[in-house]
Amino acid sequence: MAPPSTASGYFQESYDLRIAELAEERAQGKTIVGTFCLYVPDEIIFAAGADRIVLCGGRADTIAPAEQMLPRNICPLIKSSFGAILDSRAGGTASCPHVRLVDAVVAEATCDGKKKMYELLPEYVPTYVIDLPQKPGSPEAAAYFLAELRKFGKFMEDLTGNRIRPGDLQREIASANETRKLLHRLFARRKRDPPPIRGSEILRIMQRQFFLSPDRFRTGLRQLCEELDHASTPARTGPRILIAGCPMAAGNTKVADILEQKGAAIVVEESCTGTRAFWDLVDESTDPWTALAERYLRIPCACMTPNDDRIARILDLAKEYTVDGVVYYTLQFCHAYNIERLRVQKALKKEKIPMLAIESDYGDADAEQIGIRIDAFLEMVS
Ligand code: BJ8
Repeated sequence: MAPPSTASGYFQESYDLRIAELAEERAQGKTIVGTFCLYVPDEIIFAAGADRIVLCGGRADTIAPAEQMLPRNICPLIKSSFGAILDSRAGGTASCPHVRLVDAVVAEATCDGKKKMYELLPEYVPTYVIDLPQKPGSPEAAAYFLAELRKFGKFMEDLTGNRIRPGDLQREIASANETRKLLHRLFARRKRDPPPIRGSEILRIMQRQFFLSPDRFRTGLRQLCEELDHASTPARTGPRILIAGCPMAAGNTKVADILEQKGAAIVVEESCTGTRAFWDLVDESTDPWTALAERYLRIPCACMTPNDDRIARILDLAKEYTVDGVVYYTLQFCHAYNIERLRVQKALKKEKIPMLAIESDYGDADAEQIGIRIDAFLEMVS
């Protein structure tokens, strides 16, 4: 079979091969863990000789099985993720193909809905929860998180039977930093006017980041950067938009797709499927455990309080990417991002940057209404 000639073909092929690759690794005795959040450092998992796959659900079809147990009024990402596990363990057909490949789940104490969902998981899959300080700026937070990461490292050692040596961790930190630098390179190209690539395409690539092996993901990124440097300039598109808010997990591209159908140019995302995933690097010149604790605590998630760094970052990105407006995206019933919206809105207003708030789920029932609101917003910022 001829190798794919485009980066998008390469990402697709890598994704298609990934399930077989993980099954093969497992057959060879490698441990595979599933994760749900950026606060779980991949570096520790890889340094223990395990592989990982992110299990955040973005699909609507796994919500129904979840709603048989969970309340309906919680965020769709939680329901979709839990539903995939339930369905998979029951041998159902709506299940995500990745769930049955994991030996354990590594969860994290972030929002209330996730924490309580994680308490149900051990019935279906071995589950380990990393605790997080809720006030990352407090003087005790870094030491506490460092202790949590060391405990997590011990858990991974016991799970895999491999020892994590400082050199293993340093190697994985360098590898993850290389990926982060490549993503910076890719996102820098989106500062051009017009941007050389659609935001929905970037979103699908960012979603794949959580499935592919780091090596294959980086190969795809390098190829894509090359392609963008040699591509002809696209015709001028509509207003430049920053999307800020909740992650759009694989399967969920609704709002990005509608924005582009309506003519917007999405140029950057402040989310866990955007800049939040890679913006800060890990310091390679110091003790690797401490460097990881410091870097991961800097992730500006709305589950943390106060979360001023997130507001500052949104303003910085809006200026750096010369945006005409911000679409603040919240998953339905995500209180953390929904309430934080008020502070973001105030800060943007002060800078005279228009903002549209959209709260949505994984269904299509509100697509038309979202389209009408986006039309009006784009007209206003044009
Ligand atoms: S670091 S955003 S991945 S916690 S959308 S489940 S917060 S109710 S996904 Fe998240 Fe880690 Fe933060 Fe990122 Fe809860 Fe909100 Fe649902 Fe969320």
